[in-house]
Amino acid sequence: MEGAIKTVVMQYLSSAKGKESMGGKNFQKLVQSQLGNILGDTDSASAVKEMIKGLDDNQDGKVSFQEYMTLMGYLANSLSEQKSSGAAQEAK
Ligand SMILES: [Ca+2]
Repeated sequence: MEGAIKTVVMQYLSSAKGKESMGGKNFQKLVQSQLGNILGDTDSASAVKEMIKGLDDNQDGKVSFQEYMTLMGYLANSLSEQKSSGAAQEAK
């Protein structure tokens, strides 16, 4: 589990290139490369824009680490719901 948390943090930091928030393009690259299986529509710029809108608490058009954590929490939550309902296929 420590490794998983490290991965989540390191992926954000490298995608944000040392900045506090990442813009739409970097966010799309991140979700495309890292969450393409779990999230549909990561190839669609407009779908990713909508995703950012949903996460963007302070409405600066960028995804801060805190806002990215909202996405991680959401994904973890929906994964656990799928698992507990028995509908999920084994993650690869
Ligand atoms: Ca923001």
